[in-house]
Amino acid sequence: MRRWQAFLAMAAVWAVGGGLLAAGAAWSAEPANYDESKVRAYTLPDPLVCLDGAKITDPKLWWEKRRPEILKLFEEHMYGKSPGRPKDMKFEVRSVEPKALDGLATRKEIRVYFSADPKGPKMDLLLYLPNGASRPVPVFLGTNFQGNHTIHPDPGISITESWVWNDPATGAKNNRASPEGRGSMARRWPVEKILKRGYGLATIYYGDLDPDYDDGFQNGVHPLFYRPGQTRPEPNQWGAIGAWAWGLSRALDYLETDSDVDAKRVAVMGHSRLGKTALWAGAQDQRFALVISNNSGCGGAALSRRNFGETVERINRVFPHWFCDNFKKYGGREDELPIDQHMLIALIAPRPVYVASAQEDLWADPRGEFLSAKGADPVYRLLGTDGLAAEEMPEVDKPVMSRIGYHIRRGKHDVTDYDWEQYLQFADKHLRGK
Ligand code: GTR
Repeated sequence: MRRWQAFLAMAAVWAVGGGLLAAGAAWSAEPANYDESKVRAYTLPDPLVCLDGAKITDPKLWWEKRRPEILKLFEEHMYGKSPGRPKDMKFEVRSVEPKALDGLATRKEIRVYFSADPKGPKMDLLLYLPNGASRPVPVFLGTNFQGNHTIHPDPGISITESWVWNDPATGAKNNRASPEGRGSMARRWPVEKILKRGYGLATIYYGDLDPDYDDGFQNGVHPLFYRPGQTRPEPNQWGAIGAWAWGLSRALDYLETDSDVDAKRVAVMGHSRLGKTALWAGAQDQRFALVISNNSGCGGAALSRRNFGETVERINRVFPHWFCDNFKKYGGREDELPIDQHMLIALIAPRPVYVASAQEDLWADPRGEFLSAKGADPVYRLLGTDGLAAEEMPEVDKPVMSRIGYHIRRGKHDVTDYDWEQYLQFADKHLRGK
């Protein structure tokens, strides 16, 4: 690692570990615009007008013409195209504990091998199922930042063997996890609360798919899909976010085979860079019944055209591995993008989607997140559901629970119990009846 990369890696650890990144606090060295009056004028592309000018006036045209077009634009210009399900993928249920968490849950650990080679890339899925609820159960599925063992102190969770961030908070050294890290991120995962509400919880560690640093895509799942002679993804092929989102779809592939899980009621959830990931997973894979973006910001729910907080130029410079190379053209030229993030949310329509912001998380541009959710509204309405039932940004701590849900809560960039309480209510409303 070069020195600046080491600095950025450290900063990223603060961001993911301590939740310290608020209003660019960890980035004070770099100026960003936090002044609403300095947001430049912009015009969003209309999700209901095709590139050839055709207007989408009925659902059929949306499904047949505009939706595939928008999906392709996101692949080509932003996240890159991902491969499908690998033909030799295998699931190995490695453990089942029917009396986990003092009998509250059944815990399963499943290893997903992406190729016939057991030494090849693989990921570990952790699944808790509520013992009190009748099965099959709906499930929340999310990626985690530091290993499955960090989401709960449960000593039965295997410690990740993958590359991890060095972080005193998780006891990880030399990029290896340690038992000290057990439960170190538990405050972001109210496992018991979720289970008691009748939902299962499934999680994967994002580093199993692709370690979160720029190595030219030599580690992680990318090389598995190189054609002979290829050494890195093409400018329109998947980056790291693409790989993490792909992992969520592979987790869902497994969940579809597990008769304890109602795979038609899986909510995909993620925070920050993993909120961007959840949105992209939900946009591509229509099997996800509900999608939750927690403080996903730039490259997630926030509109790219507003120069507020993190920008396209900055995100591509600091995290060159997150998006496809084509996206790098758009730093400072967001107006030339044929898409903006309201269209990412529109790809999820008419499935319920929840966008959550935090008041002090100006770096992620809460207003830009709201406006993007609102910008998807016409597509939801065209498809016959309500959209976002708010004309203006709601007050702090006043969630809106329409088909597009939104809240801005007090506090910093983080996932809190308050956030989860809203997600559970939103899921009760939109998944329970199904
Ligand atoms: C920041 C990055 C954000 C957000 C965040 C995180 O450094 O600028 O886009 O993704 O990291 O994932 O914690």
